[in-house]
Amino acid sequence: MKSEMTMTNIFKTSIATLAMLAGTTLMAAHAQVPTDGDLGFQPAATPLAEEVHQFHNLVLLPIITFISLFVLALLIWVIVRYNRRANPVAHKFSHNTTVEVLWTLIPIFILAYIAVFSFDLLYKEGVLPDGRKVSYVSDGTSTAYAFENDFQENRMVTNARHMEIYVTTPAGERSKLDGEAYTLEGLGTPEVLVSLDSAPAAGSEITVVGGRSRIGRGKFLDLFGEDNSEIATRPTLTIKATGYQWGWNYAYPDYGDFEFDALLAQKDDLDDSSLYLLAATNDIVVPAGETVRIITTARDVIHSWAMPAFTLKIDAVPGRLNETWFRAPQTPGTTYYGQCSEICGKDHAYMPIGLRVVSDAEFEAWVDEQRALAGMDPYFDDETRLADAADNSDAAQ
Ligand SMILES: [Cu+2]
Repeated sequence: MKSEMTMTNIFKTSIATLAMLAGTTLMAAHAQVPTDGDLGFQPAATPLAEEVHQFHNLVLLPIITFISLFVLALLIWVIVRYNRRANPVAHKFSHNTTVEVLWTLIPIFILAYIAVFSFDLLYKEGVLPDGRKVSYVSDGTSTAYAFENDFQENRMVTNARHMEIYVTTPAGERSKLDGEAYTLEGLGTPEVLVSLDSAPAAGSEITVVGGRSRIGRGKFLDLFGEDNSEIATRPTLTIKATGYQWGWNYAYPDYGDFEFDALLAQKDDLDDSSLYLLAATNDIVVPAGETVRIITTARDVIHSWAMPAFTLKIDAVPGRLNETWFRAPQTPGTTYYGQCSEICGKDHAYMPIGLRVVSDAEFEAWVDEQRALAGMDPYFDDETRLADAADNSDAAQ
Protein backbone atom coordinates (compact mmCIF):
# COMPACT_ATOMS: atom_id res chain seq x y z
CA MET A 1 0.00 0.00 0.00
CA LYS A 2 2.77 2.36 1.00
CA SER A 3 4.76 1.72 -2.14
CA GLU A 4 1.62 2.24 -4.19
CA MET A 5 1.19 5.67 -2.62
CA THR A 6 4.78 6.54 -3.36
CA MET A 7 4.41 5.45 -6.97
CA THR A 8 1.34 7.64 -7.36
CA ASN A 9 3.27 10.53 -5.86
CA ILE A 10 6.21 9.99 -8.16
CA PHE A 11 3.81 9.85 -11.09
CA LYS A 12 2.08 13.03 -9.98
CA THR A 13 5.35 14.84 -9.36
CA SER A 14 6.83 13.88 -12.70
CA ILE A 15 3.71 14.89 -14.59
CA ALA A 16 3.62 18.17 -12.69
CA THR A 17 7.30 18.80 -13.44
CA LEU A 18 6.75 18.04 -17.11
CA ALA A 19 3.82 20.41 -17.17
CA MET A 20 5.83 23.10 -15.40
CA LEU A 21 8.71 22.70 -17.80
CA ALA A 22 6.35 22.91 -20.72
CA GLY A 23 4.69 25.88 -19.10
CA THR A 24 7.86 27.83 -18.46
CA THR A 25 9.68 27.09 -21.69
CA LEU A 26 6.70 27.47 -23.97
CA MET A 27 4.89 30.19 -22.17
CA ALA A 28 7.49 32.45 -20.65
CA ALA A 29 7.66 36.03 -21.81
CA HIS A 30 4.02 36.25 -22.71
CA ALA A 31 2.13 39.45 -22.35
CA GLN A 32 -1.53 39.94 -23.21
CA VAL A 33 -0.30 40.79 -26.67
CA PRO A 34 1.53 38.17 -28.70
CA THR A 35 5.10 39.10 -29.60
CA ASP A 36 7.51 37.75 -32.21
CA GLY A 37 8.95 34.34 -31.43
CA ASP A 38 6.25 33.36 -28.97
CA LEU A 39 5.29 29.72 -28.59
CA GLY A 40 2.38 28.24 -26.70
CA PHE A 41 -0.77 29.84 -25.37
CA GLN A 42 -1.52 33.31 -24.14
CA PRO A 43 -1.89 33.22 -20.34
CA ALA A 44 -5.29 31.88 -19.26
CA ALA A 45 -7.61 34.70 -18.25
CA THR A 46 -10.64 32.65 -17.13
CA PRO A 47 -11.07 29.57 -14.91
CA LEU A 48 -12.12 27.48 -17.91
CA ALA A 49 -9.12 28.64 -19.92
CA GLU A 50 -6.94 27.43 -17.05
CA GLU A 51 -8.57 24.05 -17.34
CA VAL A 52 -8.02 23.95 -21.08
CA HIS A 53 -4.34 24.71 -20.48
CA GLN A 54 -4.10 21.95 -17.88
CA PHE A 55 -5.75 19.57 -20.33
CA HIS A 56 -3.04 20.47 -22.81
CA ASN A 57 -0.17 20.34 -20.31
CA LEU A 58 -1.19 17.27 -18.30
CA VAL A 59 -2.96 15.11 -20.88
CA LEU A 60 -2.21 16.03 -24.50
CA LEU A 61 1.43 17.04 -24.20
CA PRO A 62 2.60 13.87 -22.35
CA ILE A 63 0.65 11.63 -24.77
CA ILE A 64 1.99 13.26 -27.93
CA THR A 65 5.52 13.36 -26.49
CA PHE A 66 5.38 9.63 -25.76
CA ILE A 67 3.92 8.80 -29.20
CA SER A 68 6.53 10.89 -31.02
CA LEU A 69 9.40 9.28 -29.12
CA PHE A 70 7.94 5.79 -29.61
CA VAL A 71 7.57 6.25 -33.38
CA LEU A 72 11.06 7.73 -33.58
CA ALA A 73 12.44 4.69 -31.74
CA LEU A 74 10.63 2.32 -34.16
CA LEU A 75 12.05 4.18 -37.14
CA ILE A 76 15.58 4.03 -35.78
CA TRP A 77 15.16 0.32 -34.99
CA VAL A 78 13.97 -0.45 -38.54
CA ILE A 79 16.75 1.62 -40.11
CA VAL A 80 19.47 -0.04 -38.03
CA ARG A 81 18.22 -3.61 -37.86
CA TYR A 82 16.61 -4.06 -41.27
CA ASN A 83 18.81 -2.22 -43.70
CA ARG A 84 20.23 -4.18 -46.67
CA ARG A 85 23.58 -4.80 -45.00
CA ALA A 86 22.26 -5.97 -41.60
CA ASN A 87 19.42 -8.00 -43.05
CA PRO A 88 20.16 -9.03 -46.65
CA VAL A 89 17.33 -11.58 -46.98
CA ALA A 90 13.94 -9.93 -46.39
CA HIS A 91 11.15 -11.72 -44.50
CA LYS A 92 8.17 -12.62 -46.69
CA PHE A 93 5.02 -12.48 -44.55
CA SER A 94 1.84 -10.60 -45.43
CA HIS A 95 0.27 -9.91 -42.03
CA ASN A 96 0.57 -10.29 -38.28
CA THR A 97 -2.74 -10.50 -36.42
CA THR A 98 -1.33 -9.59 -32.99
CA VAL A 99 0.31 -6.41 -34.24
CA GLU A 100 -2.77 -5.40 -36.23
CA VAL A 101 -5.08 -5.85 -33.25
CA LEU A 102 -2.71 -3.83 -31.07
CA TRP A 103 -2.33 -0.93 -33.48
CA THR A 104 -6.08 -0.71 -33.74
CA LEU A 105 -6.97 -1.06 -30.06
CA ILE A 106 -4.27 1.10 -28.48
CA PRO A 107 -5.13 4.23 -30.54
CA ILE A 108 -8.82 3.66 -29.75
CA PHE A 109 -8.03 3.69 -26.02
CA ILE A 110 -5.86 6.78 -26.36
CA LEU A 111 -8.58 8.65 -28.29
CA ALA A 112 -11.26 7.57 -25.81
CA TYR A 113 -9.07 8.76 -22.94
CA ILE A 114 -8.61 12.17 -24.58
CA ALA A 115 -12.32 12.36 -25.39
CA VAL A 116 -13.33 12.06 -21.73
CA PHE A 117 -11.57 15.34 -20.93
CA SER A 118 -12.49 17.05 -24.20
CA PHE A 119 -16.20 16.37 -23.82
CA ASP A 120 -16.05 17.60 -20.24
CA LEU A 121 -14.54 20.91 -21.39
CA LEU A 122 -16.80 21.26 -24.42
CA TYR A 123 -19.80 20.72 -22.18
CA LYS A 124 -18.65 23.36 -19.73
CA GLU A 125 -18.05 25.93 -22.46
CA GLY A 126 -21.46 25.28 -23.95
CA VAL A 127 -23.59 25.08 -20.80
CA LEU A 128 -24.10 28.27 -18.89
CA PRO A 129 -23.79 28.32 -15.07
CA ASP A 130 -27.27 28.41 -13.59
CA GLY A 131 -27.10 29.84 -10.06
CA ARG A 132 -30.12 29.01 -7.93
CA LYS A 133 -33.80 29.43 -8.45
CA VAL A 134 -36.59 29.77 -5.89
CA SER A 135 -40.27 29.83 -6.78
CA TYR A 136 -43.29 31.02 -4.82
CA VAL A 137 -46.99 31.03 -5.60
CA SER A 138 -48.64 34.42 -5.14
CA ASP A 139 -51.67 34.64 -2.83
CA GLY A 140 -52.69 37.82 -4.62
CA THR A 141 -51.82 40.16 -1.74
CA SER A 142 -48.25 39.69 -0.49
CA THR A 143 -45.47 41.59 -2.15
CA ALA A 144 -42.49 40.49 -0.02
CA TYR A 145 -40.49 37.35 -0.82
CA ALA A 146 -37.30 36.04 0.69
CA PHE A 147 -34.40 34.73 -1.35
CA GLU A 148 -31.87 32.74 0.60
CA ASN A 149 -28.42 33.74 -0.43
CA ASP A 150 -25.90 30.96 -0.25
CA PHE A 151 -24.24 30.94 3.14
CA GLN A 152 -20.77 30.67 1.69
CA GLU A 153 -19.65 34.24 1.61
CA ASN A 154 -18.07 34.13 -1.84
CA ARG A 155 -21.25 32.74 -3.36
CA MET A 156 -23.56 35.49 -2.15
CA VAL A 157 -25.33 37.80 -4.52
CA THR A 158 -23.99 41.26 -3.84
CA ASN A 159 -25.22 43.20 -6.82
CA ALA A 160 -28.79 43.82 -8.03
CA ARG A 161 -27.64 43.02 -11.56
CA HIS A 162 -27.10 39.43 -10.45
CA MET A 163 -30.74 38.76 -9.66
CA GLU A 164 -33.70 38.31 -11.94
CA ILE A 165 -37.34 38.01 -11.05
CA TYR A 166 -39.92 36.36 -13.29
CA VAL A 167 -43.68 36.20 -12.91
CA THR A 168 -45.69 33.47 -14.59
CA THR A 169 -49.43 34.13 -14.66
CA PRO A 170 -51.89 31.27 -14.03
CA ALA A 171 -52.45 31.32 -17.82
CA GLY A 172 -48.79 30.44 -18.27
CA GLU A 173 -47.54 33.79 -19.52
CA ARG A 174 -44.03 34.42 -18.28
CA SER A 175 -42.39 37.82 -18.02
CA LYS A 176 -39.23 39.20 -16.53
CA LEU A 177 -39.78 42.04 -14.09
CA ASP A 178 -38.15 45.32 -14.88
CA GLY A 179 -35.63 46.55 -12.28
CA GLU A 180 -38.06 49.36 -11.47
CA ALA A 181 -40.81 46.95 -10.46
CA TYR A 182 -39.13 45.69 -7.29
CA THR A 183 -36.60 46.56 -4.63
CA LEU A 184 -33.96 44.34 -3.10
CA GLU A 185 -32.75 44.56 0.47
CA GLY A 186 -29.96 42.65 2.12
CA LEU A 187 -27.71 42.04 -0.89
CA GLY A 188 -24.49 40.48 0.37
CA THR A 189 -26.21 39.01 3.45
CA PRO A 190 -27.61 35.48 3.83
CA GLU A 191 -31.15 36.65 3.12
CA VAL A 192 -32.23 38.98 0.38
CA LEU A 193 -35.72 40.45 0.66
CA VAL A 194 -37.51 41.01 -2.62
CA SER A 195 -40.31 43.60 -2.44
CA LEU A 196 -42.52 43.81 -5.48
CA ASP A 197 -44.26 47.11 -6.18
CA SER A 198 -47.57 45.36 -6.71
CA ALA A 199 -48.80 41.90 -5.81
CA PRO A 200 -49.07 39.54 -8.81
CA ALA A 201 -52.50 37.94 -9.41
CA ALA A 202 -53.34 35.06 -7.08
CA GLY A 203 -51.93 31.80 -8.36
CA SER A 204 -49.08 33.43 -10.29
CA GLU A 205 -45.68 31.90 -9.87
CA ILE A 206 -42.88 34.19 -8.78
CA THR A 207 -39.42 32.93 -9.59
CA VAL A 208 -36.35 34.54 -8.10
CA VAL A 209 -33.11 33.60 -9.82
CA GLY A 210 -29.67 34.55 -8.66
CA GLY A 211 -26.62 33.23 -6.98
CA ARG A 212 -23.56 31.56 -8.25
CA SER A 213 -22.43 28.18 -9.46
CA ARG A 214 -19.18 26.34 -9.17
CA ILE A 215 -17.36 26.25 -12.45
CA GLY A 216 -14.19 24.73 -13.72
CA ARG A 217 -13.94 21.45 -11.86
CA GLY A 218 -12.38 18.99 -14.26
CA LYS A 219 -12.27 15.25 -13.87
CA PHE A 220 -8.54 15.20 -14.45
CA LEU A 221 -8.09 17.86 -11.79
CA ASP A 222 -9.79 15.56 -9.32
CA LEU A 223 -7.49 12.84 -10.57
CA PHE A 224 -4.45 14.92 -9.69
CA GLY A 225 -5.95 15.97 -6.37
CA GLU A 226 -6.30 19.59 -7.37
CA ASP A 227 -9.44 21.60 -7.45
CA ASN A 228 -9.28 24.93 -9.19
CA SER A 229 -13.04 25.31 -9.33
CA GLU A 230 -14.27 28.82 -8.97
CA ILE A 231 -17.52 30.61 -8.61
CA ALA A 232 -19.53 32.30 -11.33
CA THR A 233 -22.94 33.91 -11.28
CA ARG A 234 -25.43 32.86 -13.85
CA PRO A 235 -24.84 35.04 -16.91
CA THR A 236 -25.95 38.56 -16.10
CA LEU A 237 -24.81 40.24 -19.25
CA THR A 238 -25.58 39.19 -22.80
CA ILE A 239 -23.62 40.41 -25.77
CA LYS A 240 -24.71 39.64 -29.29
CA ALA A 241 -21.86 39.52 -31.79
CA THR A 242 -22.77 39.64 -35.48
CA GLY A 243 -19.98 39.00 -37.96
CA TYR A 244 -20.01 40.48 -41.44
CA GLN A 245 -17.60 41.10 -44.28
CA TRP A 246 -15.53 42.59 -42.67
CA GLY A 247 -16.19 43.61 -39.12
CA TRP A 248 -18.22 42.84 -36.02
CA ASN A 249 -21.41 44.40 -34.78
CA TYR A 250 -22.11 44.14 -31.05
CA ALA A 251 -25.44 44.65 -29.29
CA TYR A 252 -26.20 44.82 -25.57
CA PRO A 253 -29.84 43.67 -25.29
CA ASP A 254 -29.90 44.01 -21.47
CA TYR A 255 -29.33 47.74 -21.70
CA GLY A 256 -31.72 48.82 -24.42
CA ASP A 257 -30.12 46.92 -27.28
CA PHE A 258 -27.71 49.69 -28.23
CA GLU A 259 -25.22 48.50 -30.81
CA PHE A 260 -21.95 49.52 -32.35
CA ASP A 261 -19.53 48.30 -35.00
CA ALA A 262 -15.95 47.23 -34.49
CA LEU A 263 -13.70 47.47 -37.52
CA LEU A 264 -9.97 47.24 -37.97
CA ALA A 265 -8.26 50.17 -36.23
CA GLN A 266 -5.92 51.88 -38.72
CA LYS A 267 -2.24 52.16 -37.84
CA ASP A 268 -2.29 55.95 -37.74
CA ASP A 269 -5.17 55.95 -35.27
CA LEU A 270 -3.36 53.79 -32.71
CA ASP A 271 -1.27 55.17 -29.86
CA ASP A 272 0.61 51.90 -29.76
CA SER A 273 1.37 50.71 -33.29
CA SER A 274 2.18 47.18 -32.03
CA LEU A 275 -1.57 46.79 -31.59
CA TYR A 276 -2.14 47.11 -35.33
CA LEU A 277 -4.21 44.12 -36.56
CA LEU A 278 -5.16 43.31 -32.95
CA ALA A 279 -7.09 46.42 -32.02
CA ALA A 280 -10.59 47.21 -33.25
CA THR A 281 -12.15 50.66 -33.58
CA ASN A 282 -14.45 49.78 -30.65
CA ASP A 283 -13.95 47.35 -27.80
CA ILE A 284 -16.52 45.16 -26.15
CA VAL A 285 -16.70 46.37 -22.55
CA VAL A 286 -17.52 44.03 -19.65
CA PRO A 287 -17.42 44.49 -15.87
CA ALA A 288 -14.72 42.55 -13.99
CA GLY A 289 -15.92 39.23 -12.58
CA GLU A 290 -19.19 39.32 -14.55
CA THR A 291 -20.46 36.14 -16.17
CA VAL A 292 -21.08 37.05 -19.79
CA ARG A 293 -23.13 35.19 -22.35
CA ILE A 294 -21.95 35.64 -25.94
CA ILE A 295 -24.44 35.03 -28.70
CA THR A 296 -23.03 34.91 -32.22
CA THR A 297 -24.53 35.10 -35.67
CA ALA A 298 -23.54 36.49 -39.07
CA ARG A 299 -25.02 38.55 -41.90
CA ASP A 300 -23.34 37.08 -44.94
CA VAL A 301 -20.96 34.14 -44.62
CA ILE A 302 -19.70 32.09 -41.68
CA HIS A 303 -17.36 33.92 -39.32
CA SER A 304 -16.03 32.83 -35.96
CA TRP A 305 -15.71 34.82 -32.75
CA ALA A 306 -12.52 33.81 -30.98
CA MET A 307 -10.76 35.01 -27.84
CA PRO A 308 -7.57 33.00 -27.24
CA ALA A 309 -6.92 34.17 -23.64
CA PHE A 310 -10.39 32.80 -22.76
CA THR A 311 -9.90 29.69 -24.94
CA LEU A 312 -13.18 30.48 -26.65
CA LYS A 313 -13.99 30.08 -30.31
CA ILE A 314 -17.53 29.95 -31.58
CA ASP A 315 -18.83 30.03 -35.13
CA ALA A 316 -21.02 32.91 -36.25
CA VAL A 317 -23.40 31.39 -38.79
CA PRO A 318 -25.96 33.32 -40.87
CA GLY A 319 -29.53 32.54 -39.81
CA ARG A 320 -28.50 30.80 -36.66
CA LEU A 321 -27.61 31.74 -33.06
CA ASN A 322 -24.72 30.13 -31.22
CA GLU A 323 -24.07 30.62 -27.56
CA THR A 324 -21.13 30.41 -25.21
CA TRP A 325 -20.04 32.20 -22.06
CA PHE A 326 -17.08 33.30 -19.98
CA ARG A 327 -16.45 34.70 -16.56
CA ALA A 328 -14.60 37.95 -17.05
CA PRO A 329 -11.28 38.25 -15.19
CA GLN A 330 -11.69 39.57 -11.63
CA THR A 331 -9.35 42.52 -11.99
CA PRO A 332 -10.31 45.43 -14.20
CA GLY A 333 -7.92 47.27 -16.47
CA THR A 334 -6.87 44.73 -19.12
CA THR A 335 -7.84 44.56 -22.77
CA TYR A 336 -7.83 41.15 -24.45
CA TYR A 337 -7.54 40.59 -28.18
CA GLY A 338 -9.01 38.02 -30.51
CA GLN A 339 -10.01 37.80 -34.16
CA CYS A 340 -12.33 36.23 -36.67
CA SER A 341 -11.22 32.61 -36.92
CA GLU A 342 -13.15 31.28 -39.88
CA ILE A 343 -11.80 32.22 -43.28
CA CYS A 344 -14.52 34.48 -44.58
CA GLY A 345 -13.15 36.36 -47.56
CA LYS A 346 -10.37 38.69 -48.61
CA ASP A 347 -10.37 40.80 -45.43
CA HIS A 348 -10.76 37.90 -43.03
CA ALA A 349 -7.48 38.86 -41.38
CA TYR A 350 -8.81 42.35 -40.66
CA MET A 351 -11.64 41.51 -38.24
CA PRO A 352 -10.03 42.00 -34.81
CA ILE A 353 -11.88 41.68 -31.51
CA GLY A 354 -11.00 43.84 -28.51
CA LEU A 355 -12.48 43.09 -25.11
CA ARG A 356 -11.91 45.52 -22.25
CA VAL A 357 -12.48 44.53 -18.62
CA VAL A 358 -13.47 47.49 -16.44
CA SER A 359 -14.86 48.21 -12.96
CA ASP A 360 -18.63 48.29 -12.33
CA ALA A 361 -18.62 52.08 -12.15
CA GLU A 362 -16.73 52.40 -15.44
CA PHE A 363 -19.07 49.88 -17.06
CA GLU A 364 -22.12 51.85 -15.99
CA ALA A 365 -20.65 55.09 -17.29
CA TRP A 366 -19.80 53.38 -20.58
CA VAL A 367 -23.30 51.90 -20.94
CA ASP A 368 -24.87 55.31 -20.44
CA GLU A 369 -22.45 56.87 -22.91
CA GLN A 370 -23.44 54.27 -25.54
CA ARG A 371 -27.12 54.80 -24.75
CA ALA A 372 -26.68 58.55 -25.16
CA LEU A 373 -25.11 57.94 -28.60
CA ALA A 374 -28.19 55.86 -29.49
CA GLY A 375 -30.49 58.62 -28.22
CA MET A 376 -31.58 56.76 -25.08
CA ASP A 377 -31.90 58.00 -21.48
CA PRO A 378 -29.29 56.91 -18.94
CA TYR A 379 -29.89 53.41 -17.56
CA PHE A 380 -28.06 53.85 -14.27
CA ASP A 381 -29.03 56.62 -11.90
CA ASP A 382 -26.60 58.33 -9.57
CA GLU A 383 -27.80 56.20 -6.67
CA THR A 384 -26.76 52.89 -8.27
CA ARG A 385 -23.52 54.42 -9.41
CA LEU A 386 -22.64 55.56 -5.88
CA ALA A 387 -23.69 52.24 -4.35
CA ASP A 388 -21.50 50.37 -6.85
CA ALA A 389 -18.57 52.67 -6.24
CA ALA A 390 -18.94 51.92 -2.49
CA ASP A 391 -19.20 48.16 -3.21
CA ASN A 392 -16.03 48.34 -5.23
CA SER A 393 -14.09 50.08 -2.49
CA ASP A 394 -15.45 47.51 0.04
CA ALA A 395 -14.24 44.72 -2.21
CA ALA A 396 -10.86 46.35 -2.55
CA GLN A 397 -10.36 46.43 1.23
CU1 LIG B 1 -14.83 36.79 -40.64
